[in-house]
Amino acid sequence: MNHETKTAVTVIGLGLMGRALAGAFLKAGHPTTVWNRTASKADQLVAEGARPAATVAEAIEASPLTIICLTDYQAVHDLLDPCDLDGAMLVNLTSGDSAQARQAARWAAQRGARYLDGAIMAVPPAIGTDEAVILHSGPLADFESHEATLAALGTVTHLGTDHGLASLYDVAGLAMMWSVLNAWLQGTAMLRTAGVDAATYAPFAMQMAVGVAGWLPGYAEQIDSGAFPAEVSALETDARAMTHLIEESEALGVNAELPRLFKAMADRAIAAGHGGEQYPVLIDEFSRPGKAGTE
Ligand code: FVH
Repeated sequence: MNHETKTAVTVIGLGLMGRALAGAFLKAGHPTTVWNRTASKADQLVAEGARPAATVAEAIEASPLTIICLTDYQAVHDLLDPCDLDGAMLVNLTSGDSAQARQAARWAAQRGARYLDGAIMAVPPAIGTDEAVILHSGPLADFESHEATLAALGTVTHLGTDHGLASLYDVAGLAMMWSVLNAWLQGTAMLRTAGVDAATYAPFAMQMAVGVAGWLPGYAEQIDSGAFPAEVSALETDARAMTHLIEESEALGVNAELPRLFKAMADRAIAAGHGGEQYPVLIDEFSRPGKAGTE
């Protein structure tokens, strides 16, 4: 492959993820400059053809596109605050929250750098495959200018011009992931009391998760329209089933904190007059600060 026909790219931060990112660029034929605080982490990549930069400033200078992947935003500022970023194009794939992303965008603009914020929804071994979903937010023109290069990392998406969006989607995805896992653990704990092992319950749980996921587009329409007619079930019916879940958990001696939390939220919505409406009416409960702990 002729490396010189592909856009040169710099990767700053060669932890587990940064090394996977740099490796994917190299594999796709991009001339790749790398820099890491602990220089030895670049050794394998250099052996594979990466160019080591002596300083972070030299690394940024080396390519029209710089990918940053450090522990957190504080590390990004600690490292790059002293650098001249004028004219640089930065794509920050460091995990953080939306406020940090928006603040970093302002910081980059003040320094004359173009900036996209990103979130990696994948583990290092998936990088370079279609399975690696990588979200970006910030100016569309900047994303489009570098989309072909970024695509070496996986399935890349531009979410919008608000720099906070990639981080918001990232944490929303985490909410989904932990909610599904916690629900599965709740059921697994209950079934284990009857001698059903986790592997036996897992396929049933998967079927439930996939089935419930299929409800999301219709429920989303209700949320977006602000009308929650009970087409399949009313919230008060769900709340009664939640009582069964709580009572069963307590009787079995397994943890009932999570079911009690579901029920407390449903009860508040019912008390506010929404018992006859459908489940997504609970969006109001999720859209304001909650009460600490379960009630
Ligand atoms: N690994 C994963 O599966 C996840 C998947 C989802 C997204 N994350 C995020 O990616 C960021 C980096 O994660 P990582 O797994 O590469 O993390 P580490 O292996 O711990 O590497 C951290 C790198 O950051 C460098 N670093 C930290 N502080 C500084 C600093 N003040 N100045 C310069 N560099 C700094 C560190 O350097 P060194 O310790 O090797 O010298 C590593 O290069 C992260 O946001 C995940 O949430 C990964």
